[in-house]
Amino acid sequence: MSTREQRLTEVVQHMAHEMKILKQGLISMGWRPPLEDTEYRYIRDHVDGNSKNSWNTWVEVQVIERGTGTNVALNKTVTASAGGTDLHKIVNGNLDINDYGYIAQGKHYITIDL
Ligand SMILES: [Ca+2]
Repeated sequence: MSTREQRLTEVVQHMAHEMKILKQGLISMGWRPPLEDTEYRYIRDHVDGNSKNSWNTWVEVQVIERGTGTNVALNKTVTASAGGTDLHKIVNGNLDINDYGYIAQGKHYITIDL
């Protein structure tokens, strides 16, 4: 990745972070995002540890389709920005606490290709 591409990626990530903060502020004031029929290509979850330790782990991520209640993330491909062990367990439908996937520690993310 070139320096320019890296900088653009950083700017986009910063803008996404700022939009998230803005949205959270609006929601705290009572605003609710409209429910629209929208198609999504992927889910990306950014993390930096959790409330217990610095590990980036997921037992399960589910994306539930409105109307049908179908988990559209089930058994889809999961990739990581760094590292990645047992990523398939993040979307395998098993909610057991010992059935998890994890990625490198630090600020990273997973992407679930829907
Ligand atoms: Ca699982």
